[in-house]
Amino acid sequence: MESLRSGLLGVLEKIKNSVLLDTKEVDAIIRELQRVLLRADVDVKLVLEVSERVKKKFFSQEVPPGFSKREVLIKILYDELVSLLGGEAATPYTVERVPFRIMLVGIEGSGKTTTAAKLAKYLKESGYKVGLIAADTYRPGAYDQLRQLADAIGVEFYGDPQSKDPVRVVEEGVKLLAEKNIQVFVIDTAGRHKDEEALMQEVSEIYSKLRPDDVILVVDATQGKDVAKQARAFKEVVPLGHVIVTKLDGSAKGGGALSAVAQTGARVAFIGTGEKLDDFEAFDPHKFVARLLGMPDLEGILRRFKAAEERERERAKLIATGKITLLDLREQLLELRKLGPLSKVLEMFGGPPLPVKGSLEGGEEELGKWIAIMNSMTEEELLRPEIIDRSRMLRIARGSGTTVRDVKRLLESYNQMKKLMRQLYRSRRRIAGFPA
Ligand SMILES: Nc1nc2c(ncn2[C@@H]2O[C@H](COP(=O)(O)OP(=O)(O)OP(=O)(O)O)[C@@H](O)[C@H]2O)c(=O)[nH]1
Ligand SMILES: [Mg+2]
Repeated sequence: MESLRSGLLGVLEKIKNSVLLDTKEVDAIIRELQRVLLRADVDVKLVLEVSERVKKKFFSQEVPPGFSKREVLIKILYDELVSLLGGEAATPYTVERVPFRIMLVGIEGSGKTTTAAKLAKYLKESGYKVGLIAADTYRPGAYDQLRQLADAIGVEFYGDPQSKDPVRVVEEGVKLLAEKNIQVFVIDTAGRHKDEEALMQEVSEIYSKLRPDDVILVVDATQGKDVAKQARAFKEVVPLGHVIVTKLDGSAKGGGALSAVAQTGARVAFIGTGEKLDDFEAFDPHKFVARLLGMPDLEGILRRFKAAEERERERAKLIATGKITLLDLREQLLELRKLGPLSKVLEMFGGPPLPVKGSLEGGEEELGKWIAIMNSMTEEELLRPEIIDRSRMLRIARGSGTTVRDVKRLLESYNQMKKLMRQLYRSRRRIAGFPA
C-alpha cells in the first residue's frame, strides 16, 4: 500500500500548496487523485465517480465558519476515500453464538490456510476456544501446513491426511472437537482444483451439507480489481458473509482490491498484512484511510468537523423547537463573557462606532446582572422557569443582589426570545413547505 499512500500524500501536498482552490487548481488536484487511484488498480468507473463527487461537493458546499477551503476539500477527500473502501465502519467481526462454524473459501494461493491460522489466533485472543479443521484434501502439504500452524498458536486441530472427502473430514472434525468444548471452528478448504467449476462444485457441496454459520472469502490484494470477479463467482454458489483481503503489504493494487470488494456489497472484515501470524487486523475503512493519509493534522481536522457538526445540530434543535432553556441561555452568556468585555467582543466583529460606548457599558452591566440572577436560580428553575412565583423571585433577587423587577425583566426577555424563535421556526417550515 506504500505507493497508494505516497500517491495520496502527493494529492494532499497539492491541496496544501494551492492558493485559490478555484476550478483550475481543483481540476489539477482531481487529475492527480485519478492518476493515483488508477495506479492502485481502482476501477475506472469508480475513479470517475469519486472525482465527480469530490468536485461537486466541494463547489456546492459552503465553507463553515472556523474552517479553510483546504480543510473542507481534505475532509471531502477523506469521506470519499472511506466510502470507496467500504463506507461506514460496521461492527467488528462477531461470533454470534457458540458453537460457531466459519468456512474459508477462495481460489488457489489466495491465502486461505495462512488466514485460517491468523483468524484462529485472533479469535483465541478474543477469548474463544478455537479449533482448526483441515478440509483441503487436494494439496499434499495442506494437512501438515495447517497442523503446524495450529501447534504454533496453541489451538486444537483436526484433519485426516488419508481422506479424500472434505465433507466427511469436517463432520468428523466438528464432532471430535466438540467433545473438547471447542466453541469456534475455523474450516480451511481447498483452492486447487482442475478448474473453477470443480472448485465451485466442492464449495457448494461442503456448504449445503454443513451449513456453516459464516462463509469468509479470502482474496489476494495483488489481484487488484479482479477480486470482484472472484467475489461474484463465489456469491453465486454460497452466501458470503465476509471477505478477508490478504497480502496488502507490498501490494500496489490493494486500493483496487478493497474498493472492488466494497462494490460487490460484501464487507471486508479483516486484512492480512504479512506472512506472520500477527500480520492480521480488523478492517475499519475510517482508521485505514486515516492511516493511509497519515498526516498528523488530519485527525484534528476531522475532530473539529465532528464537533462543529454536533454544535450545529444542537443549536438547530434548540432554535427549531424554541426549547432553549435558561440553562442554555446562561451558558451562552458565560461564553460571551469569556470572550472579554462586550465592547471588545463587538470590536472583533467589526466593532460599533465609538459614540455608543456608553450604552455598551450599560450592556456589560446588564450581562453581569443576568448571569448573577441565573446563578441564584436552582437547576429546576432554570429548566422550568414557569414555576418561578413571587416568593421565588424574592429569593432569587436577594441572592443575586438585584430586585424583583430585574428578575421579572429577565424572565420576560427570555419568554419573548422563545416566542420569536418559535415563530421563526414556523415561518421557515412554512417556506420549506411543511404544515405549520
Ligand atoms: N506477504 C503476505 N503473504 C501472505 C499473506 N497471506 C498469505 N501469504 C502467503 O501467501 C502464500 C499462500 O498462502 P496460503 O495460505 O498457503 O494460501 P492458500 O489459499 O491456502 O493456498 P492453496 O491452499 O494452495 O489454495 C504463502 O506463501 C503465504 O505465506 C499476507 O497477508 N501477506
Ligand atoms: Mg491452503
